[in-house]
Amino acid sequence: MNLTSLSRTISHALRHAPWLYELELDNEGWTPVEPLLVALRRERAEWANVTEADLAEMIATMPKQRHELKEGRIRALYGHSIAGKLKKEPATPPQFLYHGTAPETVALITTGGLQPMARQFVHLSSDEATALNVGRRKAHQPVILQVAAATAHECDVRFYLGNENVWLADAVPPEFITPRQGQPDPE
Ligand code: HQG
Repeated sequence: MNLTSLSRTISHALRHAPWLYELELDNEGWTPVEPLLVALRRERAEWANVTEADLAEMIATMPKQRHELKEGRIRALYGHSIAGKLKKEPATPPQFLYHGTAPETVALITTGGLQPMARQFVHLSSDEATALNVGRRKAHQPVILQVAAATAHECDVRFYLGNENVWLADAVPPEFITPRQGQPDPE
C-alpha cells in the first residue's frame, strides 16, 4: 500500500474537506476511525481492505508526524483550513521558532506580520532545517525568518504545539520577526 497517497488523502479529509468523506470533526479535530476507513475503502481499489493497523503503520513510518490516532479516533495535528477554529491548548514556546518562505513574501511578512492565510494558524518550525524544507515548497531558495517566540509569548501572542517540529500561532506581529542572516545553501 502506498502510504504517502494514503497520508495525503487522510490530510485532505481531516484538514480541509471532511464533508467530502462524510466525516464530522469535533472541536479538537477528532473523528472516529471507522467512518474514515469506510470512506477510504470506497475511494480506491487499493484501499478496499484498509484497516486501523494500516493507519497506525502510516503514522509510524511517514517522515512527518501529521496525524494522531487514539482510542478509535484520529485527527490531523496541524494544517487545518476548515471553517470553525479548532480548540487548542496554548503552550509555552522555545526561545526561537523559524518560518521558511518565498523571498517575494518576506517584505509583506516583515511589515504585516505572519498571517495564517488559508489555514487556521500560522505554522512555525522548531529548527532551521525544518523551516528550510517548509520553505522549499514555495521557492528554490527560501528565506528563513526567525521568530522571537518566547518574547512574543510574554507579550500575549498565543502559541500551540502541532508536533515536535511544528508549532502554531494565531498570528505573529512583525516586531518579533527577523530574517536570518547567512541563509543555508539549498542542495
Ligand atoms: C505566507 C506543510 C503574505 C507564508 C509544511 C507561507 C508546514 C504570508 C504562505 C505546513 C503572510 C502560507 C504549513 C503575509 C504568511 N503576507 N504571505 N502577511 N504571512 N505568509 O502552505 O507555513 O507537508 O499555508 O510564509 O511543512 O508554508 O502539509 O503554510 O508561505 O508545516 O504536512 O503564506 O504545511 O506541512 O502557506 O506550511 P501554507 P506553510 P505538510
